[in-house]
Order: sequence, then structure tokens, then C-alpha cells
Amino acid sequence: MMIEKKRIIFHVDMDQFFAAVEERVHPEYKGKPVIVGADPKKGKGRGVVSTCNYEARKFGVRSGMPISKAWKLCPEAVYSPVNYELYTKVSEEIMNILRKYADKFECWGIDEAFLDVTSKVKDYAEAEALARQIKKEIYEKERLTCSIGVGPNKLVAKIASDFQKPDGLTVVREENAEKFLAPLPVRKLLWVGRKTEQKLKTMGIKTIGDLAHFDPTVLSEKFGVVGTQMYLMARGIDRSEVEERGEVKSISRETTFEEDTLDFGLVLDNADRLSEEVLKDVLRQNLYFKTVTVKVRYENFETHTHSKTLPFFTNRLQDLNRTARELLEAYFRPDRKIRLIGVRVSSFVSGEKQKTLA
Ligand code: TTP
Ligand code: MG
Repeated sequence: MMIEKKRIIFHVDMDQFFAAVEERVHPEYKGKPVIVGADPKKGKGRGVVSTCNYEARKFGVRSGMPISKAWKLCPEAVYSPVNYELYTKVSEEIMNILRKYADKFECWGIDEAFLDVTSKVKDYAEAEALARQIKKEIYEKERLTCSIGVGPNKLVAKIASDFQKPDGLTVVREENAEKFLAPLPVRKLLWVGRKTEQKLKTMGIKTIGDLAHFDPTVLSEKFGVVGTQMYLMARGIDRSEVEERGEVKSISRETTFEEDTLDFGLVLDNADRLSEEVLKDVLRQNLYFKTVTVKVRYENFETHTHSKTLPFFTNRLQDLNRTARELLEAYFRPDRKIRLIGVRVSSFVSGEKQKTLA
């Protein structure tokens, strides 16, 4: 029988994301209510609130609310226009920090991501320590806080990240998942929209616990496949995988030496060859990259990766060669034979986009 390894999944969600980025740019906003969205035009403006900081939430302001209503609730707030370009850039930086902690990584919207960290930690205690480390790195590098949920699957992790906000960390072990979910409103489950919520209410189901104790056959009669899905989710069960989606995220090549080696000239020659191959792929796909990562495996299989993000996008071989060599040289030890090296580039923009930026 094959025993499946228990997964450990993180969901990371930035706190008051657009507003937090605005506060970082404008320190004078600190402590004030900040509302990011359409121009309020002294209450006559159209359009909605994209997000607001926690000070503004105290006044009842929420994402998606008409900006005119926000003005009524909190005219004294700082109103900021939406600067997507900036938030996208910050988002990319955050995703690059997060990605390196994960076996599998899934970016889920501008300020959220799932990380499968199963092979990185041995138990939930280590998972909690890793989550703290991630929060620390994001804060140190970006001066932004996030909330992290840790759980046995994506569903539980996502609900957990929302449980304590801002700057939260909620760990839900598999054996506690059902108990953790039970008191929460059914609306917290991903599939349950307003209509389903109403329908469930007429059946006497308000909390996730009510749903978990309901007869699953009745649920599938009333809601079809979604009914069965909802029931499983209410029991804390979700088998969906964390998966990379969308366009190419990285291009890499690696090589294992015929014999483990201390000949660093040979290692560097091979690095140049790998860089050349990687670059061919980059050019073929008309991409420009910004991040270079090298991987080194010593003879005892101890494996390290290290990245450097350049201050510009490039598609030049000499940039890649130089950066890869520099990163690799830091791993050369007179007493440690090298077994394998790898070169990877990531953080792409397409050639089309690069032209408009230049
Ligand atoms: P959220 O993570 O939902 O919100 P948030 O990060 O602002 O606050 P929280 O601390 O509760 O996580 O959304 C992320 C960003 O997406 C948010 O900063 C702005 C944008 N957004 C909209 O533009 N419109 C919306 O209706 C919502 C919900 C978010
Ligand atoms: Mg958020």
C-alpha cells in the first residue's frame, strides 16, 4: 500500500494591500484612515472603494462600496487613486520572496499565494517557524505585513489566513480542521455565494458545522456536485493541488558532473554553458529576465539555491554569465566537492512590454 505523505499548505495574504503600499510611499498617511479607489469628488464621485486600511474600516468603509458612501462614512480620510502599476511591481517582489520557500507555488491574485511546503518541514511546529520566517523576510524587505494560514490543504489554509488579521498567523492541524471550521459561517467556504447561503439558511444551515452534520445525500440532491463538494469542504477535506498556473515563470538547466569535482574552473565553464542554453530559451520566447538563481549540490547531496535580482530587466548573456558565476563562487570550498549545478532565470517581462518600458 502506498502511504501518502500528509501535506502542509500555507496561504499568504497581504494586509490591506493597496492601502499598505500607499502608506509606505506616503509615511505622512500613518495613523490616518486611508481609502484607495475612485475619486470621491466631495461625495459626488462615482466608482468604488478598492480597499482601505484598518483605521478606515473602523468607520465601516469596505472594499467594493460606492466611493460616495465611503465619503459619507469618513470624509476626513485620505483618498488615494489606484496605482496598479506600483502594486503589481510590489506584488511581483513579494511573490519572488514567497516562491523560494515552496515545493509548489500558486500565485492567487495580486496579494495572495498558496505554498506547498510539505518537503520543507517535518511537522506543524516547524511549519509555524517557517511561516514566522516568511513574515519576517517580507517585513524586512518590503516593510509590509501579511497574514498566514497553515493547514493540511488549500481550503483550511485559506480560511486560516483570514482568521486573524492583520499580521496574523493561524496554524490548523489536520486533526483540528473540522473543529476549527465548525463555528464559522458557511459563506467562508469558497463555493458558497450569497444565493447558496440563503438557500442553506432556509434548510437551517448557518455554520460550516451545521453543514458538516447534514445528510450529504440531501445536499447532493439539492445542489448536485456542488452539494457534495460543500459537504467535503465542511468536513475540512480538500484534495486540490497547489499548482503553478499561467505563463512561463522560470527557465532553467542543470548538470551533474561525471565525477564530483573540486575543479572550480570546470564548474564555471559548465555554468557558462548552462547560461548559454538558458539564454537561448529566453530569446526564443522573446523574454527579458531580472532574477538569476543558481543551485549547487555537494557530494553529500546537500543542496543550496541562491538568487540575485538585478536592478533591470535584461536578455544579455554577459549579465547572466556574470551573475551566475558570482552566485556560484560563494559556494566554492576547498574541501567540498560539487556534484551538480543549475542556472535559472525568472521574473520575466515579454519583449513587447520591455519596448514600451524602455
Ligand atoms: P484583499 O486581500 O481582499 O484585501 P486587502 O489586502 O486590502 O485587505 P485584507 O487585510 O483584509 O487582506 O484584496 C487585495 C487587494 O485587491 C486590495 O488591497 C485591493 C484589491 N481589491 C479590489 O480592488 N477590489 C475589491 O473588491 C477587493 C476585495 C480587493
Ligand atoms: Mg489582502
